[in-house]
Amino acid sequence: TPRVFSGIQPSGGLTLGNYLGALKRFADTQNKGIESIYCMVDLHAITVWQDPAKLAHATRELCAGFIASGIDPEKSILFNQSQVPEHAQLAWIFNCVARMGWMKRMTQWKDKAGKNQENASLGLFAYPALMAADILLYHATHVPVGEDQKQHLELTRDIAIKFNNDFGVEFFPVTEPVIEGAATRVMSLRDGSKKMSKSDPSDMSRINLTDDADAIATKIRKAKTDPEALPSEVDGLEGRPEARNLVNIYAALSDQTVEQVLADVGGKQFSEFKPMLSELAVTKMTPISTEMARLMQHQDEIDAILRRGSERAREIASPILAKTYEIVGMVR
Ligand code: AQP
Repeated sequence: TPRVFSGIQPSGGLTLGNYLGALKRFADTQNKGIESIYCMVDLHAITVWQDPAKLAHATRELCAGFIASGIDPEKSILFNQSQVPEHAQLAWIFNCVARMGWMKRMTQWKDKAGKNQENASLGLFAYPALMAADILLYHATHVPVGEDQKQHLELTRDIAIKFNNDFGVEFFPVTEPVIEGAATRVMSLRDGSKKMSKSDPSDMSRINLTDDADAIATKIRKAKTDPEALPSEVDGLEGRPEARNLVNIYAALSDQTVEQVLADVGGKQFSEFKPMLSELAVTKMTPISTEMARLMQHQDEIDAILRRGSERAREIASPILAKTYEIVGMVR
């Protein structure tokens, strides 16, 4: 039976990239009746320094973002990683399975550590082993993520395969990444070659889940474009990253394919298309920001949801960790 796991870091505000690449798809998965486990990965967030008060706020806001995006904490399991200690415990085992060379090849490590690798945290380097633990602790079969996580998921598969080989077992499943839809890589509104990111210094580069209608409209109006009209076929987006990005966003928000969108808007100028996109984005996004703001007035309820989610997650995780320890030879 399929079981879905995915996580998001509480490392700042949520963006339209997180919504289209992750949250919206999580809600779709849940609504297909597939067992789903969603985690606020606070242990991942601290691989770069986080202000403690901001981390706590971001964790609660992320939980509110999940719920406002349609994830029902009764149907799906919603929890924060640190409260299920089995994640850190299994990650240690995987630190001993994964090889230094594998980790050094990770592009996220290279990007985030930058030129000063000597000064990056050990946790940032080991990040993908913790991510493998997050997934394999639940024997998850499918992991919906954005394009940027593809390499980490391949590493998760390598860790599962090596563990199984090293110990002569068929214990951990080889997990499938699910990277699909029109918005697996939402780009910056200012630069079509950069991922839309919560850590971009320019707020104009992204739509935040907390933005109001005016902010959304302004950002789309000012989004970088080229002077050509929109093409009627996908091929016509070649070499036009900004145009492609806005069309992808439109397609994902309206649950259409890019082909369907272009059949409608092909030939239009951006002066006509941008207001259409803006109206669609405001219609789809403002109910989410309103609901997030409402939920954030009830922090004790959010905390209770996370606590209950952690208990449910532990019920699945703890026997899998116990079995892992037994395979490895840890005396009980
Ligand atoms: N731009 C994006 N397009 C599509 N999917 C995206 N995701 C993130 N950005 C985009 C997906 O959201 C999930 C959670 O991501 P994360 O917690 O690893 O953090 P992040 O949002 O990816 O972090 P940022 O914004 O990039 O911050 P920094 O700059 O600090 O690293 C994942 O499924 C991810 O694919």
